[in-house]
Amino acid sequence: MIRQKYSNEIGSADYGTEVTVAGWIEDVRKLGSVAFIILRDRAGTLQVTALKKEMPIEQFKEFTSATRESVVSVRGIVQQSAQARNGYEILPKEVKVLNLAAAPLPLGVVDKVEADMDTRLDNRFIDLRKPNVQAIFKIRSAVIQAGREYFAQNKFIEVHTPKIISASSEGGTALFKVKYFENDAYLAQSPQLYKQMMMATGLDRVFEIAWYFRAEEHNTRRHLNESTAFDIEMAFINDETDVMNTLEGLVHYIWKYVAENCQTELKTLGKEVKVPTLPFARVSYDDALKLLAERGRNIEWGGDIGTEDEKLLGDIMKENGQDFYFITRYPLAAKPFYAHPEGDKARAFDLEYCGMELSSGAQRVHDPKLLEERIAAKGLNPKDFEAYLKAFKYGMPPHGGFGLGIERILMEMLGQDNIRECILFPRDRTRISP
Ligand code: AMO
Repeated sequence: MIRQKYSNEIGSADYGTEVTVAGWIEDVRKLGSVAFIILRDRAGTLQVTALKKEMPIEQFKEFTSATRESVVSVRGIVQQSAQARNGYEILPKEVKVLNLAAAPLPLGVVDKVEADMDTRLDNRFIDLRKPNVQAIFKIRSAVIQAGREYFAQNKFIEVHTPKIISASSEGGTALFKVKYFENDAYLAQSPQLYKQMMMATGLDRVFEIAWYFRAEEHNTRRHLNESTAFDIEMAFINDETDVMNTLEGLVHYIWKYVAENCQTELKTLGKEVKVPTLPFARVSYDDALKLLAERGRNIEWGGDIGTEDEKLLGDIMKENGQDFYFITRYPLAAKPFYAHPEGDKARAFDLEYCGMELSSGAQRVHDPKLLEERIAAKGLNPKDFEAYLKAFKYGMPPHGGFGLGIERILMEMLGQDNIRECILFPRDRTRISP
């Protein structure tokens, strides 16, 4: 291999021994016959101290004149050094410049002045070389790892449902249409209909790390046109509280996992993760309206709790020490056709964090007749849902589930202002490249 060890894997046990390291040249400081090169790899940086007399002259020249961000591999002796950042330096015996970087760079990696978002996203591959940007994606990987662990412990089976679909699941307005041979098809807004159909199979508990495609035209700091989520569906539930218990357990597991396993990345970001206590508060929609009315915000029953009011409710809950809370039992009209009715309300909930929606879920309608009625009541045509409805006619248990946005988790957990920070290549109203 071109690399034997990462910068953080080298320690006092290696002093005096030979090691091969590799990475990007962050900085070169030349002082005549000696040069100090800062090499960066995934784990951090290390100092290479190149002495002209200790290595072939051609290599010394090539190495010390290489442009910033060029990729190199260095074989050399590890030596203790009080001056070097991590207590050691590498004295090279052999250096290979594997690829020279063009200059000037479109985006600096160690610049003090932060580039604007568009420049960063246009050059995302370099942006991602910054330790603080990389830390978000290392934590993202840990979040997904934690989710998978939690689901396995709770007997969920991972599934993958189609992303090219024939009918909407989350309302007709926000679909991307695609040409499917001689027909029209759509990109899936969520796995909703398929994960429900899984409940008719006897698999009982399924999860998917799902892609959502939503043609929402607004350009906000918390919406993407392509996003990811933990999506689950579980059968043989009593009502939506069984689903809420599973959701809060998952959130707790993820926060705890990150607090325990991502200290290095959290330090890089200057963030702390506070593990929440269970259970999370549960506020009915009706009570949420009362709490808001007490602060002078009057929402008519049935109305949407808009972004501003959602934020205010978040502040009120925080005053009571509740960062996480459920809003439960929404008006039926405010929830999709698949949410189970309870009078004029739905057995549906949202999970909020400080005024930001992280998840929504519900017990679903499992009676095929009622489901058809609910589809029609939403002004949709049951004929468009034939394949879905069929799964309800031959033995469908009571069931429910949720979708929990992965970028929203990261955004709130890591205090990021813009959701674009939490996905590698964001898709928004104006961006489809890179
Ligand atoms: P919903 O539409 O509320 O529910 O989505 C679930 C969660 O996914 C995240 N999310 C988004 N994140 C970023 N950009 C977007 N445009 C976006 N849209 C959604 C949010 C949200 O809470 N089928 C239901 C879930 C269910 O009932 O199982 C659904 O899709 O965090």
